[in-house]
Amino acid sequence: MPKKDENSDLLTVEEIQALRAEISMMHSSLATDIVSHAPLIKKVVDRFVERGLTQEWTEKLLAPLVGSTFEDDEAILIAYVLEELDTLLNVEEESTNLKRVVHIVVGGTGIGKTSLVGKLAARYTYFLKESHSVAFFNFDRQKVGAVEQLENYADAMDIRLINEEEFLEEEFDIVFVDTAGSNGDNFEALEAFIELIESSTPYKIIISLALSATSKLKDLKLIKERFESFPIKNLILTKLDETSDFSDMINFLIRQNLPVAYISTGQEIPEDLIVATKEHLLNQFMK
Ligand SMILES: Nc1nc2c(ncn2[C@@H]2O[C@H](COP(=O)(O)OP(=O)(O)OP(=O)(O)O)[C@@H](O)[C@H]2O)c(=O)[nH]1
Ligand SMILES: [Mg+2]
Repeated sequence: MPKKDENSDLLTVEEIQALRAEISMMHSSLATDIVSHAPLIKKVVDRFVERGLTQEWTEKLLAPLVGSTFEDDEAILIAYVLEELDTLLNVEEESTNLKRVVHIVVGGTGIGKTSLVGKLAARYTYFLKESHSVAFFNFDRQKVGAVEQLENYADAMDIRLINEEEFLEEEFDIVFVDTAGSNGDNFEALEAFIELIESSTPYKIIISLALSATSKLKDLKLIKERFESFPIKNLILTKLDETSDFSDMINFLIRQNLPVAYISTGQEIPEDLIVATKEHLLNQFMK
């Protein structure tokens, strides 16, 4: 038990945090204890833990059902967990009829940002009910070959790749901006670019954080923290086709508040991109 600050009646932030952790631990062991008395609930907990949910989370969720009328109904217990996951997941409806938007995709290296920019630009130009005037802008100033990759997409899709001057002088419905993968120590240039757009153009900025489904929970949290200084609007998940284990991503998603906007399911541009739905995310987890 943390000691109270002797010079004050109030608890310090650290003391409150320590108390919270202690209470949470007591709740956890209590939940474990309660669940151990209900064999079917224990079985359902084990099933979801096998799928990758944490024991603590699942036990705390189901412990209140011990002694209830649902205690012996496996289907209802499973549905209860799925319903809770469904409630905690957050997806975003696709925005259409956009005018003067700069859509910037950020994220770690090699996780599919440039591919996403290509897929999204094609989608907004050709595949939606309302067509948009779209351009690419490259902010990937580090990687050798970054411009070529975007140039290839621009050629293949007949979408313009514009420079800074054209960006400031012409009008587009959406300019999709590709950025360099970053581990977070090199944000000044991007921050200055965002400031320039906000101060001297009528464009509204949307920033999406791309995250790979192949990343571990710890890394997903770390990446999100690193980009916290940007006003991230939504998440785009990539490489869902590359892993059969979606548990780290689900554990990450239910513990944070940003909505998922799109899901990338393969290397094909522009086909392998879908609007995120809770059903798709849950199916991927239960697969
Ligand atoms: N399987 C699979 N591969 C993908 C997906 N998205 C992108 N890729 C592949 O991942 C590799 C990297 O993709 P890029 O779009 O260049 O990734 P990036 O984030 O722009 O990379 P950097 O600019 O180097 O940081 C390429 O081989 C893509 O074809 C996906 O959803 N599934
Ligand atoms: Mg790239």
